[in-house]
Amino acid sequence: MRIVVTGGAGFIGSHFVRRAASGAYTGGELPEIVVLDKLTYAGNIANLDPVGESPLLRFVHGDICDRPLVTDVLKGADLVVHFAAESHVDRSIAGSEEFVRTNVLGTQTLLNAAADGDVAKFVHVSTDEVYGSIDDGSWTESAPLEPNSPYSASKASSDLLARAFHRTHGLPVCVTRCSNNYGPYQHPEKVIPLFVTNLLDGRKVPLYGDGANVRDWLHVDDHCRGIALVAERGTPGEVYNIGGGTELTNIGLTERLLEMLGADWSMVQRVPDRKGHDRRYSVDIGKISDQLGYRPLISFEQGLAETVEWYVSRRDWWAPLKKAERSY
Ligand code: NAD
Ligand code: TDX
Repeated sequence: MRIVVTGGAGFIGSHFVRRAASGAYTGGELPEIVVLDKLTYAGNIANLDPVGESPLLRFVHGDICDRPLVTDVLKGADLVVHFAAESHVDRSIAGSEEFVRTNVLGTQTLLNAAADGDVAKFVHVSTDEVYGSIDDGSWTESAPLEPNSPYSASKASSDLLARAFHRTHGLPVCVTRCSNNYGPYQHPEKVIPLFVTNLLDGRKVPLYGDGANVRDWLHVDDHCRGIALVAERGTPGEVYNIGGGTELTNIGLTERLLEMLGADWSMVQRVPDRKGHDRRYSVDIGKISDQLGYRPLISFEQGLAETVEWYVSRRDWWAPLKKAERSY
């Protein structure tokens, strides 16, 4: 079996590759894996070190917008799992061009090559942010797409392209829409690693606005297991929400992190709110649970404690990333 993983040197993609390389998603059989990654500021080849010696892993340094390269890499693949994206909302507010180029044009390039290259299954990894913001209740997969940031608008555009390639060309593509991930190897621009590493450095943490925004937290291992289920048994053309079931305000999250790192509220700096800041995300995971038997397995308490421990022990991994970008 040959699996192509785009964005496999990023946070979630590299977790998927490390697990897939051990046969976790193929019943113990070891698949051939090709990682296609541009190694932007968010990509880190060291994320693949734990499986770097595997003879079945090949790394291709390249851009998903490069049509000839993508055509060559995807041809005849049994599975494409598409993680590559510009993924940080704040960066999309500062400038949206790269988001449209990679997330929209890059996805279109991949879908085209997959349709032409007889790819057996394609999983497009998307986000709950495409639905917008919801005050009460949860979104099912049929909720309208009402994205509010340039990031989520670019992801929604790519979801619609995936749908169109299924309807028009019969491409066997599924879309997954997932809530906020956390875990090891997450770039320190995102809130959990940012707050943990700031506190480890004795620096304050910047809490946006009133801190009452709600996010649903999902461990990256549970997310990747959900993606693998969709890859194996998801119906082509369908969308599957993946959620963690742990909704927390940013104040609630900050309180937990302060306590775990032995700090208090004097280490919190209130800063102006993010522009267009979505108030709450919440996905209904009834479909993937009922149809594919999915449920998250890692409790937030256990997952967060292990994640904090990982950052405590892996300063060698995150310190250079923070140094490269002084604002973190
Ligand atoms: P990330 O920013 O950590 O990694 C993105 C990876 O894509 C990097 O390795 C980067 O080098 C690569 N990349 C970027 N542009 C590229 C291009 N043009 N060509 C090839 N490679 C390129 O992102 P992540 O947090 O791991 O997210 C992975 C996917 O999951 C994204 O599609 C994101 O929208 C989605 N998602 C993320 C979350 C989350 O909480 N992090 C939640 C839901 C969905
Ligand atoms: O410094 C900060 N202070 C702060 O209060 C940062 C970076 C964030 N926040 C808040 C904003 C959000 O309400 O924390 C919450 C989480 O922020 P991020 O970590 O930036 O994540 P979010 O914007 O929710 O998006 C994430 O989840 C969905 C990922 O980055 C996306 O790629 C994914 O699609």
